[in-house]
Amino acid sequence: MEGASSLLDAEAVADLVLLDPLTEESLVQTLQERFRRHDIYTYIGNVVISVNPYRSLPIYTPEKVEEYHNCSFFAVKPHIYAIADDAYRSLRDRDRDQCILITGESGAGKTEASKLVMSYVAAVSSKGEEVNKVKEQLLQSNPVLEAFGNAKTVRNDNSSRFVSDLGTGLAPCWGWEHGGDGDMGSGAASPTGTPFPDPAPLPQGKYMDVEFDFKGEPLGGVISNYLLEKSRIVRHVKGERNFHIFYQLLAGASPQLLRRSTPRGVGDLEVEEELGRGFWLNCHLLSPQPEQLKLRQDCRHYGYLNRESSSLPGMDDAANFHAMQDAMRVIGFSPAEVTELLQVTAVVLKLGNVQLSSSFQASGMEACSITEPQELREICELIGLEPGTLEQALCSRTVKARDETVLTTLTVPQGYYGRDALAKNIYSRLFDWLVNRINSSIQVKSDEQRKVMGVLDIYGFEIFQDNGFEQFIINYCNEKLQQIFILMTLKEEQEEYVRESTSGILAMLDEECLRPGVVNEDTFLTKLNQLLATHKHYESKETQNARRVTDASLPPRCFRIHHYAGKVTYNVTGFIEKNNDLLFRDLSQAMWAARHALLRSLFPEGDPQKVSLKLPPTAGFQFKSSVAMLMKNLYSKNPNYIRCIKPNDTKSAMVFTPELVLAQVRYLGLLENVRVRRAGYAFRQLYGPFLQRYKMLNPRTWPRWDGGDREGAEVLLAGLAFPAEELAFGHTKIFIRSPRTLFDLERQRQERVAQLATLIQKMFRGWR
Ligand code: AOV
Ligand code: MG
Repeated sequence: MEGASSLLDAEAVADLVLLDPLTEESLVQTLQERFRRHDIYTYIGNVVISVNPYRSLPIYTPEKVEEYHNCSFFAVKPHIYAIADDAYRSLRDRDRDQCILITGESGAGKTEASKLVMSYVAAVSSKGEEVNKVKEQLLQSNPVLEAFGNAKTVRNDNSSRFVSDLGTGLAPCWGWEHGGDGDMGSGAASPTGTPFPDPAPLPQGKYMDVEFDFKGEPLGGVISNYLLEKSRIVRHVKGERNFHIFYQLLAGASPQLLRRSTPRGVGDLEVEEELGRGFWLNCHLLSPQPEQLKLRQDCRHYGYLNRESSSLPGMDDAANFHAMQDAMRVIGFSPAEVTELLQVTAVVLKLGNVQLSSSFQASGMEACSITEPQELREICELIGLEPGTLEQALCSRTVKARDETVLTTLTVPQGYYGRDALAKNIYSRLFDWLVNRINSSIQVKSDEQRKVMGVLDIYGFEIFQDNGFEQFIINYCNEKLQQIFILMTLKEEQEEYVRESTSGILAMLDEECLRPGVVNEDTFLTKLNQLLATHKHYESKETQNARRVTDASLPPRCFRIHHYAGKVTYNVTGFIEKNNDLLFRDLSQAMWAARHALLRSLFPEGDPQKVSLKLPPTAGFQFKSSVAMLMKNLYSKNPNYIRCIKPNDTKSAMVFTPELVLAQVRYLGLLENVRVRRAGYAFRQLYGPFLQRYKMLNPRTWPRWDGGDREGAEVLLAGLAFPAEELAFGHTKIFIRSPRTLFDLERQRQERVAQLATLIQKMFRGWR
């Protein structure tokens, strides 16, 4: 253990590339020792590892910003500001679009890291009035998205619960009824009492492009569309909460806004102030008297909210509600828009209180009906709809049989399934609307040339005891990200690393979901087993038998994938249901019939004129397209990595549990990362920009080089006498091994630029 102890005696290395000996143990020990000294950041080359301190450290002050601003990356202590600065400077000076990829498990600090990057860039870019407005709007998108998209989970009190749906353009039409054949999937009442399984809670992630002009001043940005963790709207496990906004609204809105008990006239001014004038206009159009959100202040009244513990220590829902409203104002929401948004939010909450029970029809058949009509009536007043229309859509459905349409009644479990599907669809589409609305404020209006910095905050690789559709999707995405990581960090000529099996499985799942006839997970699994029988990263009972694998046999209904980060066994139960994500057409038609402008705009497919027989995209398909877009987007940019680590499971300040960290070090592939770094080159750049930047260092390439970029770079470097092992010439890029050589190049360039400037001055004087 000599190596390890000398490691602790000596200064714990700031860059793990220098770690000796390099083992998992020494790596974790170094992180622990640094963490103990409050050095939560550590490098692997230019990859930053960040260990969540769970307490505020004095390292994000304006003085710190100044310290890192224009510093040399390797000359100062590791910090997230250093990577932000490096990325920002290469964007501004080297004209290279950047992306910051932030990964790690829930609670590891990804969202905080993304905010630190954004605020750093905002702080160091220029401070003109116009620019400041843009920055303010970009930064204020956070509290709004967090109110509607974050929730308390067991692992994180402020967990981001959305996944990027990166501009596939599919968002408005998902959740359509399949074909209209009257079958709603394989689900039956689940033991928990909720009638049907929920659609997939997809992994969370957020991607935002910030766009800059040629001087490096922010012009605006684009936030990707999100798919929300919809299941949370109707159900969450004990100890968690629904989305923050519901609690914020009940805690922060005035009694008048929630439920106006006084007749119109008293206190109007106040309410009008709070809601904005549009509210009245809007309401009067809807129905005679819906002058409030018709909500009660008490969370316990609402079936969709956590009835035991609504408030969280350290989180002031009321204050956050006001901050969220301020943020909306800064972004440019009109008071009327805010009102409409809150009305639709209230409708979701109230839907959860619509109770159904069974009654017997004349035919003797059991059918569902609404037991307590008050809530239904209020919902309809809020959205401007005949209560009868909503009641019918909730309790029955139209089935097309040849040329006839027949109204069939639903059972109570089917009724609840429909009610919950409606609540989930309203809320998730509202969230999409919110993102689009923010984008319309922050998007760049001019069409000048832009440089882009993308910030990705996304979930890391997951292996649980039981792995289902959600884990499959998460790991699929991570597999793709790893692929990018390998492609971009290793030599370009690296062996193809692609493990295409995961894409293939999603495609097969879609085929199964769309196939007429009896579809279930067993037929899906059989098909996988046939088609992937010889795939080297796929295992099933059959392949195990065929390959005479003797060790771990698979449990029933499972298959196994060999991911880059390890083998994961997936259970196919729920794959079909979660991939399908259905909403009865009767419900979307009812929503479209409402007079509430925002609500009805969320259900364009409810227009009876536009009934389409086209099948809706499945959850898996949407996700796959999103990931493909994301990869394309990232691949065009220069990557910067922030790997977040959660040091303990109790959200405790400054506690470091080595076993927990070790598991993450493995999933994140950090050891491999260090090895690659050591073997690889510190710096790589396309020949063209490289030649442009340094051509003045050699009279043969300056002021002009007429040949190809690669030859130019070779000629240029031949004149500078660097050791041969410092340089490698790839197909399209130059590789430089050590930062020292790069600094040397930069220094020479600066000297040359200064010389040239003096020369030019002299020339000018000569002319005068
Ligand atoms: P996540 O984004 O990675 O989880 P967050 O960024 O929300 O995690 O961090 C969780 C909590 O850890 C925050 O609310 C802070 O209290 C604390 N924290 C994180 N980073 C820091 C830091 N640099 N300094 C001090 N405290 C920090 V999730 O969205 O759950 O995957 O779904
Ligand atoms: Mg987060």
